[in-house]
Amino acid sequence: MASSTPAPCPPKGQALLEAMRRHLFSSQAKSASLATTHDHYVCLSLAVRDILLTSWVDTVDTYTSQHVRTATYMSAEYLLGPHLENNLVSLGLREEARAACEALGLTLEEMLAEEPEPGLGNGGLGRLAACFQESMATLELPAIGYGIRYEFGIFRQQIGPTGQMESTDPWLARGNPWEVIRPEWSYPVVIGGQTVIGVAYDTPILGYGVHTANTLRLWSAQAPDAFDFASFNAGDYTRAVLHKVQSETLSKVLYPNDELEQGKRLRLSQQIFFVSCSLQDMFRILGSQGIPVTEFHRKFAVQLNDTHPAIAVAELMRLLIDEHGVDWDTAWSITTATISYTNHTLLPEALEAWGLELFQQLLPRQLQIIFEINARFLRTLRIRFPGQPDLLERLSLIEEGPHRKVRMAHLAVVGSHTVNGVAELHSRLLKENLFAEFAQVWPERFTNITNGVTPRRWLAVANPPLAELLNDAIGTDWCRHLDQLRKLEPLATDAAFLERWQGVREQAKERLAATIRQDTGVLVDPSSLFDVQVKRIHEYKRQHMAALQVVERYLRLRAGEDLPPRTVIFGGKAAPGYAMAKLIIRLIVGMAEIINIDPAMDGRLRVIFLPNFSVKLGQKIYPAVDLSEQISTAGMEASGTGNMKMSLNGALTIGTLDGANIEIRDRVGDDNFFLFGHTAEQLAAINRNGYHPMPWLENDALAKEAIDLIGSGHFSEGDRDLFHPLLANLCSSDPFRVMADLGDYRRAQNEVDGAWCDAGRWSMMSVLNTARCGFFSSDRSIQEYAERIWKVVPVPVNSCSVIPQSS
Ligand code: GPV
Repeated sequence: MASSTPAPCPPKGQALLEAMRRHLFSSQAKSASLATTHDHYVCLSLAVRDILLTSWVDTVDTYTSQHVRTATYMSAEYLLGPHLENNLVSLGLREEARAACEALGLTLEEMLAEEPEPGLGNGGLGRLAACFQESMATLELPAIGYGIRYEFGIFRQQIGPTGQMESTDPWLARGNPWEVIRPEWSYPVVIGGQTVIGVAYDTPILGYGVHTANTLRLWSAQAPDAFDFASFNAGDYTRAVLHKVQSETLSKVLYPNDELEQGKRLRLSQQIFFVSCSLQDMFRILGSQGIPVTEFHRKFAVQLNDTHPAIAVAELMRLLIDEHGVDWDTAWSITTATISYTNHTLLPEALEAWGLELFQQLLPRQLQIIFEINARFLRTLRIRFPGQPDLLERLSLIEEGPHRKVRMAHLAVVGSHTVNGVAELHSRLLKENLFAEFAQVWPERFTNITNGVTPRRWLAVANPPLAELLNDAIGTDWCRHLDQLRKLEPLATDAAFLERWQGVREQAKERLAATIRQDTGVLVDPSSLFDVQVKRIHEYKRQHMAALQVVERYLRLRAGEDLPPRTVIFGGKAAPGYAMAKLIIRLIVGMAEIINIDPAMDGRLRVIFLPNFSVKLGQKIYPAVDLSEQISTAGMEASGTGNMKMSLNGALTIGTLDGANIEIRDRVGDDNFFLFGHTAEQLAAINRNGYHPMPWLENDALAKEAIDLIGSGHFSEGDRDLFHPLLANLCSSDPFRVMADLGDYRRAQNEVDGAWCDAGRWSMMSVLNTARCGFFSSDRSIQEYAERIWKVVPVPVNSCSVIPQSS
């Protein structure tokens, strides 16, 4: 791949093959005649692991001996996706691995298909954490990722006639060749008076074309003793294992809610569990390097990925004061010099606030510390803003009322030196709305760092034909320096290049068509326009608006209008308790059932709901997207990152002025982006005057017809009640302003149809999207975090650094 990647050489393929054979015997304990495909997958993974171990061990040695300043990323979620292919690409060994597999009568694709993906996250937030880990390693930044080793990740989704069905995700059932247990690094955490032990499981995160392999350290919960021998001896076996079972429940399963706080005891327990283990681990590292605890903030920068780890503010104070004998003021300086906080949403239902009673029960000492932090904070406010008790109440860490609560976002803001949003608009709205008064108190504390995605997984791994075309056209540097994609611009009008570009896109679409056929049984035409919306199902993301648009298209086609053939593809999980989101899936599935068997729609319209959207599936989808649907209500999508993955792979966006869409449009140019909808400001103005959807709907005959058709039971086997909650909501309060944007959305979709008919121009626009998206590399985001927030600098790792330098 890139020039800096170790040059591929045949001996490495040979070495891989030999290592695979050896592992079949020594790790899987089998002869070739009994080996399953999965055995071979494990052997290939272990063979790759053997190679990357050198980097991993050297990296730890380098960091340890040089006492490097280290960024630690705390996140309740890491949506990693499969490791094998990513590691092969980082090591420059993909073709060698292919050859080794073939020598054994296997294919690399079979091996890759065997890997269960660690789905330790819900959506964008967890996937961002994964992209960030990879970029930190690629930029050679000393970093540790801390999180939870959930035994069951995000549920698996199946689609039946009644919509979404969930089942558990036993991703560890057949073992995990990518992790190493570290029983010697385990820590006690007291929750509700009971002690739980967190045990470290480490996974290497390889940088691309460098020798850095950082560590992702995930905590697994264990009971302090397997048995309560007193109960056991007394004959009460159930009681003897009760605490064990209860303790281990802590890291059992990922909460499947995206942007929704439910206030559950287990969730708060998970948060303190992984945060406390991680901080204790940092103290252990500090101690092992002979650094005094009062230097904590010089050794570590701690980034909070949303408020899920915000309890770190109180826990770091507790550890400094109670365990390490530091006085309050010093402890507070250390804490606020260490911690920084990223906010990922403005949605009120996502803002964590824990009931005081629950907090008191589970974490009495931490609550005491929070009260003391609050008392001191309010005291300084009272002096600065005399006679403004309302201001104090609004900024307090405690929400007053009949059910008093701890506001975790306020704790995070007060305990951090820097607070950032994840796209320009989002960061501005944070300062103007959610944290407006905090921004008056500490204006310098708030900043923006726009999200990014890793070009390794989302281009090199996901789209090898495009990667190869880029290598031929502009050299191999793009993979480490994504800005290099700029060099494509002059080629956007080069006929020979455009033909190759088209060829690459067709390949990706054919590959996705095969997946669609396999997963849904539906045949789609790869030459039709692939119109794609994949992301968590949420009303603010407005999948129902896209669905209405499809019904309108169906009506227009039935009325004899001539529209270019489209395949509309949806994918995404709904939180199991989110009834409206599940109903939206049900609607899409119902539409697909009718439309895909209607002879009048043949060759004109197909509707697909791809089940179980995941990182793996995303790798197949993103390269095949012609039209990227980014249609959230303006002001509600903090950033979005799927928008970046699609544009980077050459999709054109139809979108609102929301999140990072704005910055994508600024860069790709307004001629190469289909804009529609009200702005956040316009919506705010509409809201002030009192919004009602009816006036919008009354002037819109087509929308009415579409809604009536859905209401008639056309897509629900005659059931007129099924979609009533959805339709009634749209026609009464319409909280996500679907009706206000629907007409303009249709106008923009008509423009898309027109543009698609000029294939040459579409290709040019596609190239320009890729060419101008280099900014959206997570390398750029991480560079900004490192320079502006963490003050962490690259520390290159030399290969075979057997004798590390000591400082
Ligand atoms: I808070 N996000 C998410 O996926 N889950 C959450 O619980 C929360 C935020 C997302 C935002 O919705 C996206 O706009 C954003 O791109 C992503 O976080 C990463 O910042």
